[in-house]
Amino acid sequence: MAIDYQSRIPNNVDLSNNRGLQRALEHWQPAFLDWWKELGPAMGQENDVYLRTATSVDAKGWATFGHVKMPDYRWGIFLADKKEGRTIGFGDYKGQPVWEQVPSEYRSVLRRLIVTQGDTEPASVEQQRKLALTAPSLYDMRNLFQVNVEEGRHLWAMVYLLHAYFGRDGREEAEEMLYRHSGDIDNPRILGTFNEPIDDWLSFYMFTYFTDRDGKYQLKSLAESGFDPLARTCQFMLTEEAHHMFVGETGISRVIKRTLEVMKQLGSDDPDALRKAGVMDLPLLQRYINFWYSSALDLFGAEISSNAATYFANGLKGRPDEDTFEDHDCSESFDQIDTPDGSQQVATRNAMNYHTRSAYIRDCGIGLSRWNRMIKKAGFNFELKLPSERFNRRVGVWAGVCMSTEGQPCGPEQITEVLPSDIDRGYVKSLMVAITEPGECASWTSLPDRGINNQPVEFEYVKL
Ligand code: BYC
Ligand code: FE
Ligand code: FE
Repeated sequence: MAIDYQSRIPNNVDLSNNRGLQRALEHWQPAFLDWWKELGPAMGQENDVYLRTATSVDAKGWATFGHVKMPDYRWGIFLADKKEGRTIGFGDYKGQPVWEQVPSEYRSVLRRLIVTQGDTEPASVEQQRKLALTAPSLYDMRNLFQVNVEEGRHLWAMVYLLHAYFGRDGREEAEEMLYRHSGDIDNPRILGTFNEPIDDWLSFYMFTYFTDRDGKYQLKSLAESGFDPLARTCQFMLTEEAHHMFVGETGISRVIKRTLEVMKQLGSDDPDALRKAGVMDLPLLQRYINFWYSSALDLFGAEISSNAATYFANGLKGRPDEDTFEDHDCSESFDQIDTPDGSQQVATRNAMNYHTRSAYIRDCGIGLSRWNRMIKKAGFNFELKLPSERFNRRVGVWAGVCMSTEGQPCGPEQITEVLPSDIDRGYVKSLMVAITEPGECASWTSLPDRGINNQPVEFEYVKL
């Protein structure tokens, strides 16, 4: 179905022929816009920003670029095209036709999955709210805004499902999404990481590298769902998600490139000397990796989870790239899971979070290899590493157990040492200054090799 841009809410779900749903969403829309104005980006709302907007869901139209004011961005509802004859790909209902409506027995479980997914999207916008005030370049400011408007759209994607398929309690959940706030003591966001402040750009790059990548793997798992509207929604969200991880990976690469330049100039890797020169030393980056990565691992839920087993058995949430597995039933196989009491045999269905997380961990390694090649090529002997899965966990079998980054028992002080200290955070913050001249950037990072959508790096990405 082509995207209808004439409606107040752009969509490819034939909203104009469903008046009740259209009215309900049009009722939610002003609350969303109020939320966006109040808790969305703290600057740039009145400026023209070079953003991409979907004009169709196919390869040609989903990334159409132009200068737009953020409050005028066309947040809409886009589902990937329907695959005729699609059947459920895993679990007890494998081979049966996918569901176009919510099966009543799975209503509350599905609603909870959709609410948990939806809650993270506005949470991230709130976390990143003040970053534009210290953007290291106009290019970065534009990327931040692109990520923010798309996370706003991802909220729309989940709110559409709640309104269209869950009746009154769905509408109530949609309202609650705008009442919970990141870091709010009384009314926090649902998942841990989404209550952590992101008030410097190093944290932003780490978040888009590690946390948005959790998003990728969760969306891939939900894109396998037997509830077809959820699967198609998540499939389209994934096309947008790739850019968020690109922002993280290239963001960290550009920081490392700058640090290596200064390390060469000074002929030193001494953190104090590098800090005097105004760049981020590599051990500092490692501590930020330790923090954001361990926090992201928690987002996969417990390694041994009866919730996960239920989702899988009932065809609600699969594994990322379910096609690539041989066994789609998994009711008779077992896995070995590493726990503080030794290796434990667990039914595969109960180990689904662990499997999804394993795919995620492999994916995280790709950027690190690239960064390590840069470091080696510059002639320095330093390797960035992902800490052990046991390190600094709040969720799962290793929660609250003191384990070093190497996965060995240790004291709490050895954990504090390898996480960003107040001094680290203070130093990173001290570097944050806004650079708003097109084609220039802050001295702690470097400009990218290429601009967005073949535009030059010095393009006026945000017209201030
Ligand atoms: N913090 O069996 P368990 C994204 C709860 S990111 C707090 O271990 P389960 C994005 C859990 O809810 C992707 N609580 O876990 C990225 C459960 O509570 P109930 C977001 C947590 O259920 C960047 C209890 O602990 N999408 O899109 O197998 C920017 C025990 O549960 C945490 C999704 O997560 C935590 N970290 O799996 C913008 C997909 N972890 O039910 C966006 C939807 C667990 O006992 N969610 N708990 O009250 C899910 O699939 C699952 O809920 C989880 C947890 C994978 C999160
Ligand atoms: Fe998202
Ligand atoms: Fe994202």
